[in-house]
Amino acid sequence: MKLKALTVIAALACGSLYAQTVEVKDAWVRTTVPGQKATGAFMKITAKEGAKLVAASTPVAGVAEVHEMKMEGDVMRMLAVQGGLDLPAGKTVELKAGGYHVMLMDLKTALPKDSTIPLTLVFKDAKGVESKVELKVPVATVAPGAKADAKPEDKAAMEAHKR
Ligand SMILES: [Cu+2]
Repeated sequence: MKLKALTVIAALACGSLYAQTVEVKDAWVRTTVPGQKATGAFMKITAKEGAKLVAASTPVAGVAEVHEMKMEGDVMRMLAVQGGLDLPAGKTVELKAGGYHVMLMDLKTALPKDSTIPLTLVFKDAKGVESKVELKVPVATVAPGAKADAKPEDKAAMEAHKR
């Protein structure tokens, strides 16, 4: 995955989804070109009672993992988050370029701008009970709501659904 400058994510509540006590907002996945094998998905997650993001999956990628990017000296490294991404109660955790993200690898298709992909997130609460959130995530070159790309069509594409 190519590293780009941090994208400013505007706090537009143009797509929100409630599944039990976990809320996912402003989800998007970065466009790819044919032949590109990996990309990242980004979003804001709030678990009202605390939870962990333990898994992700999508039919467009062979592998989906929760990753963290860290600077080690001058080198940006990505690591799979072990044991799930901690979502403290009531605190919004932002998955964004340069930080946490859902890494989609072994892509089976190119992801053109303005398409959407299904993405399933699996959360585990403090009691160990798992819940799934199904999203339809818009494919974009920049975060939805970022000024450079704020078009009405992008907002329409933000619609998420609950199963
Ligand atoms: Cu990654």
